[in-house]
Amino acid sequence: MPHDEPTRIVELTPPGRGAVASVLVEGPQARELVGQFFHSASGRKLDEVVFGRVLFGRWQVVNGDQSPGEELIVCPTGKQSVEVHCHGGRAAVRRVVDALVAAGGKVMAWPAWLSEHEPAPFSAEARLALAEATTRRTALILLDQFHGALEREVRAIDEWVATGELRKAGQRLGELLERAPLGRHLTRPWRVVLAGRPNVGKSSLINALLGYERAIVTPAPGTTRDVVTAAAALDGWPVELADTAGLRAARDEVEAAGVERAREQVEAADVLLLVFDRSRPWCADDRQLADRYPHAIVIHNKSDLLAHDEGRPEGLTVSATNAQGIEALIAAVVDRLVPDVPSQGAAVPFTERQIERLEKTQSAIATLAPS
Ligand SMILES: Nc1nc2c(ncn2[C@@H]2O[C@H](COP(=O)(O)OP(=O)(O)O)[C@@H](O)[C@H]2O)c(=O)[nH]1
Ligand SMILES: [Mg+2]
Repeated sequence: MPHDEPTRIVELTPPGRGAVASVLVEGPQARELVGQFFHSASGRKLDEVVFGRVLFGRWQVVNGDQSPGEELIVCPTGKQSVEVHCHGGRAAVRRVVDALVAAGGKVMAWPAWLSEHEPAPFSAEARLALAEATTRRTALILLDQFHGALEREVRAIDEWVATGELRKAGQRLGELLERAPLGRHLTRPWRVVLAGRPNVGKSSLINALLGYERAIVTPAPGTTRDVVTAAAALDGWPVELADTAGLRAARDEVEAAGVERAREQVEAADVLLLVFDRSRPWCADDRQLADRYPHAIVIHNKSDLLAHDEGRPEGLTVSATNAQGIEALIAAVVDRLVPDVPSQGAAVPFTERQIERLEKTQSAIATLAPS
């Protein structure tokens, strides 16, 4: 036996509802072991990639297996360590771990592994946050932080502060903090609220956005009495779509409570979608609503019907019924939520504590080196 040190298999993400699960394979034979099952899409071998770079590919348990195998990501993180990032479901993790164990790997519990390794605090926080990520896109950004992106950036900023290069430090800190709104949503969805008068098609639009029937659609004019929410991913970003009761004068107390809740939702929205019915003439009530929420994305729905466009302000023209304009709507919402998508490997602060700490440093720098 050339190596008798066992290869250790550590599940880094605690079993949860994460989109991605990470399995660490560690030991002198780590690459060899993973290479028995992993086939990269590009045909590149694990030995050919630089540490920290990811390889996309498939996991095939039996040689010559006819099935295409599980899609996953593998990342060599050191000479003796490889990370396998697979779908977060238990079955996918089991298939990876079982194969590695059958080939001679030894499972080690992550708390035991952690106490041996004591990773950098941001890394540890990223590992916890990963369990909360619900989309692959957000999980990949957290993986970058797990691999030290934030740690390195904060250390560089601290060094500039220490050497008196405050302006440089302040600028980099500013850039980092611009990503804080995104960071906050890596573990928690953005709130996208639909508001508008009854019967304009809010519930139908939510269905169109979800791609399947979910919100309750009622043909008679009336209000959804409660705020109905649905979890969705728009272009890979997690959002919670909230369908509000129609914003209008309520007819009874129950409805009044619904309208009040709708107002609260509207105030708390990350993005507000104001929905209007393009098949009906633009009226004073519509005007009032549009004036009241000037930052909202204006949507003129029911483009499949005869249009009443007189006096109608600019906005996105859509049809919840035939899905016309829905792609453009999703693009507009995503553009509001994540105006600047960070490049791969970029540092992103992702907890309130981190953001607070960075903001404190920023105000200290602003005091010391006013621009
Ligand atoms: N032709 C047409 N009808 C629509 C469209 N969107 C919604 N509707 C209809 O308008 C009515 C009210 O829709 P609903 O989604 O319940 O409106 P809400 O009260 O704003 O939630 C229903 O009969 C829908 O089928 C659309 O784009 N085109
Ligand atoms: Mg409705």
